[in-house]
Amino acid sequence: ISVKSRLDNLLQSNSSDPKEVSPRVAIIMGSQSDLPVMKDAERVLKEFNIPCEQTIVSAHRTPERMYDYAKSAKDRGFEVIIAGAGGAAHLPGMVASLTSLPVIGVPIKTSTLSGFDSLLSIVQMPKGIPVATVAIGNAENAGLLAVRILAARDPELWDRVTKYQNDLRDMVLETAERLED
Ligand code: RP5
Repeated sequence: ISVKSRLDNLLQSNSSDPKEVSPRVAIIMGSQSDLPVMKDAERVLKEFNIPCEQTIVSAHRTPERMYDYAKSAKDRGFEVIIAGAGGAAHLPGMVASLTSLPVIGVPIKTSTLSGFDSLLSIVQMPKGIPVATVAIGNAENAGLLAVRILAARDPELWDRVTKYQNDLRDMVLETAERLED
């Protein structure tokens, strides 16, 4: 299976059609090799019916594209950017330096340093340019954090996030009760 068809397969379920609804969250990543991890962010956003756009923007291989993407993100209607990258993971920080939108960084696990390199590259931002960094490979939490940011001013979404959290609590309590029986 070629790289192109693998990418096509991964992108097949790609988020909302921007022609139909304007995406509120951008999910970007440094490489197509990040897609299997970053799909989790897209899945969460879909579960909460939040339109998103998913694409590849490399800080190192396509720096001009990264600049244009970050600079136009606000005007395009995005409210949050989720950025995943591995190794010398400069994408989230550079994007955060080019826009004032909130940026959530996802450190991608690497084969050589297990993702510690990605984590440190993303989390160690200088004062003034924040990136909200999730755990290595935890794109699901990046999606949830984006949902929470949007929910602060969206009562209907707020109710759904609260229900999600209550369901998690109930699951734990039910399991605990079963263990105690
Ligand atoms: C980073 O380099 C990407 O985010 C990816 O995690 C890593 C490796 O990229 P590939 O060599 O697999 O394209 O820029």
